Amino acid sequence: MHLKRYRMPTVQEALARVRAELGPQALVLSTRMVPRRGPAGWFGGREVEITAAADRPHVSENRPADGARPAPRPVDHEIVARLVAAGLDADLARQVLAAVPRAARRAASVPTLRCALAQCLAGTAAGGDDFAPIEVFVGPPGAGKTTTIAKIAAQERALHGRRLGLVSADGYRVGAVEQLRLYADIVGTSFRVVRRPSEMEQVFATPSAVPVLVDTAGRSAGGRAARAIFDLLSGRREVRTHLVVPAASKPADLDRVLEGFGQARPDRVVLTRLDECDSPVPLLTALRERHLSVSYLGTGQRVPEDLARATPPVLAACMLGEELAAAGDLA
Ligand SMILES: Nc1nc2c(ncn2[C@@H]2O[C@H](COP(=O)(O)OP(=O)(O)OP(=O)(O)O)[C@@H](O)[C@H]2O)c(=O)[nH]1
Ligand SMILES: [Mg+2]
Repeated sequence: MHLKRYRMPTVQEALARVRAELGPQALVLSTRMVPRRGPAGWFGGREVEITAAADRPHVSENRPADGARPAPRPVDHEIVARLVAAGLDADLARQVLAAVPRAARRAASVPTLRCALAQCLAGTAAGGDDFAPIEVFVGPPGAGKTTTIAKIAAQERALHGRRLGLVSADGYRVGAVEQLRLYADIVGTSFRVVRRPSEMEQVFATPSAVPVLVDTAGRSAGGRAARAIFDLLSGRREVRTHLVVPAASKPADLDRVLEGFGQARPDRVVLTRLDECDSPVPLLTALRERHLSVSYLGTGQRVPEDLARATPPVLAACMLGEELAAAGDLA
């Protein structure tokens, strides 16, 4: 078997090289984003690295050994190969192909594929939903819960002038309450601390005119009181619960986290640290298999810029490895 690694600025260029050198039957074994070589890499430049295999080095189709013109490579196969090279599983790649109009398949552009993929992700991308009266954020320690809440509150204020209420139910970690209080002060919104289930009951008893975002403790920091607050929140009609997980988590990590937070009954998933992740596709594939939908994507530490609502086009762009516009929602 002939094995070769290619580095190019885009997936398309890398695939074109693979096909030219190893032939149309070449198998793409892995695709990942890697730092570029040299100074461009030191300043954060990245490129695609594809590892591909073929039975033997390819004789170029332009110079066939027997002089016969080779059969044209089927366009459909090429589209599926491009999507699989971007990390999509073959099933989803075929669904995307089916969503591309036949007339647009020859030389299908990235926007065409993004649009078709977006149609297939309608059930996974929940970023277009309205707020529930109470939005709760749970997840492992350090996953990005408090930062995500701060970004949402600040974006809502900047875009719609609306001040969402903030509640900290994280009285366990030193400084946690102060962290959210500071963001509430900056955004100019109401802030409340809940340490006991009875105080959470008061939040329900005094309905707010605006949606309320509730921050919780990373689970390992939570004791009996934290579990009692989860019990109180879960299953209520006015509550929507988001599980916050880093995008680089492996599917096995996701299952552990889902088991650990089963009591909170999460309805949505927030993916954070996309900026630190080679590809979110494995985790997104695992979420699709588990019929979970994504609400937000955290793309960095900046508040409020580095957060995007996970709408179908945004999630599709993310799966195809396109740069998400910083603060796309703020534009
Ligand atoms: N690079 C990057 N860092 C992030 C992102 N979201 C959050 N962070 C950083 O991750 C660290 C932890 O974020 P927090 O929001 O405090 O995490 P948390 O889940 O509230 O943590 P606990 O309350 O301790 O459980 C902070 O330094 C954040 O700036 C992201 O999308 N990308
Ligand atoms: Mg926190």
